[in-house]
Amino acid sequence: MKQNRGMFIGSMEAGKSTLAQALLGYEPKALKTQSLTYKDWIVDTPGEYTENPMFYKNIMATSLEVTHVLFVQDATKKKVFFPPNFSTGLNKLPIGVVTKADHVEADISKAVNRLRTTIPKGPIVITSAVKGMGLKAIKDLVACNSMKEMEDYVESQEGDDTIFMKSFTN
Ligand SMILES: Nc1nc2c(ncn2[C@@H]2O[C@H](COP(=O)(O)OP(=O)(O)OP(=O)(O)O)[C@@H](O)[C@H]2O)c(=O)[nH]1
Ligand SMILES: [Mg+2]
Repeated sequence: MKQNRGMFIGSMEAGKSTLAQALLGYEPKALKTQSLTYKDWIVDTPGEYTENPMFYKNIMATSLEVTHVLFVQDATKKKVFFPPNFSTGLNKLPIGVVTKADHVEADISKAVNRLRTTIPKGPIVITSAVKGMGLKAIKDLVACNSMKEMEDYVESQEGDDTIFMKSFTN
């Protein structure tokens, strides 16, 4: 996936940077992201970019530099921060990511439903940076070059850590 790159967006403290570090094989250190951060194939954004609509234009502009946008939803948080169908407005391959699956307060099915409102079509990966869960699926999906490839990938997987949604059904 040499030229493929992913931008991580999601609310403050959602676990974007911790996941990015786990994907790149670094020891995670929790530090608030202050600005756009480029590391290897990952573009990490501050949670403010997602929480404050004033920054949507920055998300739009930065998405032009990547092949995939990863929509990060904290499994322990009730709120959806993305506008409905946000992924459709960004013309890049979307990947939904649920973080903190290991957490005692995680509600994974709720988090998946929240991502459904953001991503009408695309894969969702359940992750835990703490346990290393879902990391391979994210890397494999970022290596895909089309929605169809991502769909075929998810269908080839066993287990329920990766889910593919064809359409907005609920
Ligand atoms: N239990 C658990 N906690 C996690 C996990 N990933 C991140 N956290 C915790 O969540 C908090 C926020 O993590 P960050 O990775 O800094 O979140 P962020 O989305 O980058 O936040 P901003 O940079 O503010 O936008 C930290 O205290 C992490 O330790 C996880 O997989 N499991
Ligand atoms: Mg961060």
